[in-house]
Amino acid sequence: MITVDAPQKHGLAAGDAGRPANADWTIDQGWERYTAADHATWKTLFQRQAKLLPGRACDEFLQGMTDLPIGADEIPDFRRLSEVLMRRTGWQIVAVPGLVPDDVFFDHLANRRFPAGNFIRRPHELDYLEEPDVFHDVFGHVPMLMNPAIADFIQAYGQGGLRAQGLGNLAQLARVYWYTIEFGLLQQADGLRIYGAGIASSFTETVFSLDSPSPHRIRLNLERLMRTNYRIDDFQESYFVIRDLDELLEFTRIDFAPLYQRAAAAPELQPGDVLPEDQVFHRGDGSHHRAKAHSA
Ligand code: HBI
Ligand code: FE
Repeated sequence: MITVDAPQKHGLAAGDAGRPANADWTIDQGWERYTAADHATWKTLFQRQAKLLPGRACDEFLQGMTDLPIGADEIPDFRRLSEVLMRRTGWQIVAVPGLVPDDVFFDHLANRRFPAGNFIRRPHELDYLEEPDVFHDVFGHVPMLMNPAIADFIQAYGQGGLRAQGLGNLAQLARVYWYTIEFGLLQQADGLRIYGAGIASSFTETVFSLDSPSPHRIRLNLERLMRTNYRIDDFQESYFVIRDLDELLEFTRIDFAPLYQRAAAAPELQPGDVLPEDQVFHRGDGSHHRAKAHSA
């Protein structure tokens, strides 16, 4: 997810001075208030990704997409998504006006409610957004929530988030979410595939993450990941690869506290660093970020 300027808010969002009407920050999706232009933006984004993702997204993502009431023609209604999701993995989608405070976000996830932005980006910022909109949240995240391993992992992240805040290790935990749920790759029999929502909802990063010679692609190691900074303003310099989605399920059974302690005590790693002990699938040449640094 890349950022530039503030997205236009759709519908009834935050109240005065940004205070939400509800303590849990949920709002009505306001589905009836989407305009024809809003649906058209969804359609443009949907059609680009639907064409690109077969052969690039993992099988579980593509299957989730098939099984959900999501199509090109209109922004999905969260109530209909929730009906299908609830039957499959016990999750529901709730509407929020954009980013919500960490503790509010964690509490929703811990209770199997996925907060999704109800607004859609404007047509001139198709590839750039600063807060997660309905395309990122619904197209990117919801297909994966149909998978039982992801469903349990994200709930555990919500529970772990509240605990990590208490321990003072939120930074370490947030890196796990970033490099898995948002920007994760996995090994499929036929090669590396995308499961991260930040990639799957981005036309340009879908191609970059798999096909560019620039980024590193490194086997995920949890403690190493917790030491690694990430960038929010450009493509990732490193992608971390899991064996399969069940590996995430294994993480829900591990006590993160000792990992946090070791990770926080060890030197912080920059996004483009490669360690001698890393298992590297592809060593990136860094060309993308080097070119950007020179042109800046
Ligand atoms: N709020 N709506 C929304 N979506 C997110 O992905 C999100 C958030 N609030 C906090 C947050 N993410 C992260 O900073 C936490 O995962 C740490
Ligand atoms: Fe996201």
